[in-house]
Amino acid sequence: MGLVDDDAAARFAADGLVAVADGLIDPAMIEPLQARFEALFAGDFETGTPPDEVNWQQQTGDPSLTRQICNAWKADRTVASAVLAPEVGEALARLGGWSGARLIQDNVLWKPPGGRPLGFHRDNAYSRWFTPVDMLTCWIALDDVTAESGAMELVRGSHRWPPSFEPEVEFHGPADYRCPVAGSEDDIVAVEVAAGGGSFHHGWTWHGSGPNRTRSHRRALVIHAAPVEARFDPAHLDEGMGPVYHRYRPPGDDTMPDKHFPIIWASCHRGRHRG
Ligand SMILES: O=C(O)CCC(=O)C(=O)O
Repeated sequence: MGLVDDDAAARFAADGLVAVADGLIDPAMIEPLQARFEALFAGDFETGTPPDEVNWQQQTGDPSLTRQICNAWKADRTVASAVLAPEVGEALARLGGWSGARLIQDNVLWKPPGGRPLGFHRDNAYSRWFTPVDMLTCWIALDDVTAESGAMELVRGSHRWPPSFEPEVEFHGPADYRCPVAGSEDDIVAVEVAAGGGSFHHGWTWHGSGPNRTRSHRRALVIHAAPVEARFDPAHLDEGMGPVYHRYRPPGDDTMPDKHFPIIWASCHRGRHRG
């Protein structure tokens, strides 16, 4: 059955999101990951390869912001083993109706006590640099999360709203984090789960999170994946996150190199961790 059963898959199709109470990660991994979060934000890149995006570091970061690093798997073996877990890849592929799941980007997120919100946005709005624009996300809590500690919030059914490639929203610490979805507050679902639980969401689902009003940390590991067949889209390389990632495009070739965008799981057993 894997991480998502038929009922969860049906809810995902209807709502563009599904919360999962637990089991998204081996419980024995949670403490080591928390320790590696600390190291990564202190600039300790274990493999010698830096992450693709480092948006916060201990020496220079605004302490009121949610700390963020993207593609930390390249820098850290513990993060890599969690992000490349085939069980998550299989669940993403199943929810997306894909034959396999390719990692586009991980996100290491740490909202400390007093940490400011993350503005509502849609992941696909940043994803026009590859085709098809079809991304799904697994969000894994590494601490027990409540609405008060700044749980992830998603707008039920918003994956069916018309697509738009204008990600002109403020991601880090906006004054009104729900502004882009004003009027839809009744449809907001907060992912309140224990560490090890989390959610899956569709690339067009609007989501964000409020401030951390508690004394507890709120850390999460996020896996953004696309169908295994995804390729660079030369017509839109400069859009969304394209300027960060198109440097990995082989000259004259739109193939996404497995080295930079690894296959997490594939039905034909091409996955990195499958025999
Ligand atoms: O953790 C959050 O509040 C937001 C995470 C997010 O944007 C995502 O998982 O796509």
